[in-house]
Amino acid sequence: MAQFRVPPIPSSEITPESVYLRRRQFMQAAGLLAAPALAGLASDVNARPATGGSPLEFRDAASGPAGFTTDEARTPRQDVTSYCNFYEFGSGKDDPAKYAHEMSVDPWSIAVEGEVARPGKLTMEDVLSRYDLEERVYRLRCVEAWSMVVPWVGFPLAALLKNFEPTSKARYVAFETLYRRDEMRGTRSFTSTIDWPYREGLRLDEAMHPLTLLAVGMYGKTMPNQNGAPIRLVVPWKYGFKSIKSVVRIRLTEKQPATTWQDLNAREYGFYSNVNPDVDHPRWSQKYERRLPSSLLRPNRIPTRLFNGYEDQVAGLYKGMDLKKYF
Ligand SMILES: Nc1nc2c(c(=O)[nH]1)N[C@H]1C(S)=C(S)[C@@H](COP(=O)(O)O)O[C@H]1N2
Ligand SMILES: [Mo]
Repeated sequence: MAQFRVPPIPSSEITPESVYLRRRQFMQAAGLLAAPALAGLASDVNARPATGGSPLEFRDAASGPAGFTTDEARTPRQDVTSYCNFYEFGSGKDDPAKYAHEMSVDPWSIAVEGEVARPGKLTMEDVLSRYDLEERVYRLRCVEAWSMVVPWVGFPLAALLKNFEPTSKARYVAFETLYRRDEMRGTRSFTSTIDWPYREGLRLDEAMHPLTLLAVGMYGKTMPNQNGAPIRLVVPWKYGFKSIKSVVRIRLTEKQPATTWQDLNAREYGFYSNVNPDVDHPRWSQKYERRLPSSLLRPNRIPTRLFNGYEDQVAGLYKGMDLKKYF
């Protein structure tokens, strides 16, 4: 797995200059290169996994390997930030844009635990100084049959998992979103049937796949709260609900973890939830999708593709599996 090697030299010496600068700019924009933050980083080495303080090697061009970035038209940022699913803030598409600012995202840390040799915590400062960021333009296909094209800024989840050294027992990865009732009005709603916190999960090989991102921004800026600030998962070949927002816990497990939508209705939402035009939702077809921006007059309806168009990259993960049974 040379691909995930931790190099002994600083990333500034192995990263293409333009990318390195972009990362510095991004960190600056996020307020992470301010003097107090730097001082904090310098004194906080014990909080990091013991695999060393240097960031992972930047592996390819800024857009990742071939086929990893689409040249389809990007959905306007305005649509992506105003038409959201984030049930912690309500079930309406415009609720997250209205109420997600009530969530405090600084300070933030992610606990990594379970079947790993080196459990621990990462602050956002750790995350941004350790991992080299790249832009990936991905399609995102919601199970409700709308879709969009988003330029994410992030890094492969695999890079983070490697640092914590999954044990030989680790077969799945479970994720949890922040749960703070006083900052999340959707979690206080009497009509919500979700058992908070919001939970998701992947098989370990899906989690290690180079398409699977932890995103800290989009459209070249830090992540808006309604889209899952300060850090969220992006799994582009699965229905959008797998791409869990505002992650605070990552747990490696031996057994398949419980997930929010499967818990709510296992007949309608499977653990895998790979985008598949041939497996309809019990209440609607999955053959087509509305590509945002979409309106009654211009629905912008397009055919849905197997694995959301990432078949070349991910079909190998499911060889021999019945995709209708494991939907
Ligand atoms: N914690 C949390 N994560 C979540 C959700 C949610 O309600 N809570 N909604 C999911 C769904 S259904 C979709 S389609 C995507 C939407 O991401 P976006 O709003 O950034 O487009 O987030 C997913 N992640
Ligand atoms: Mo969704």
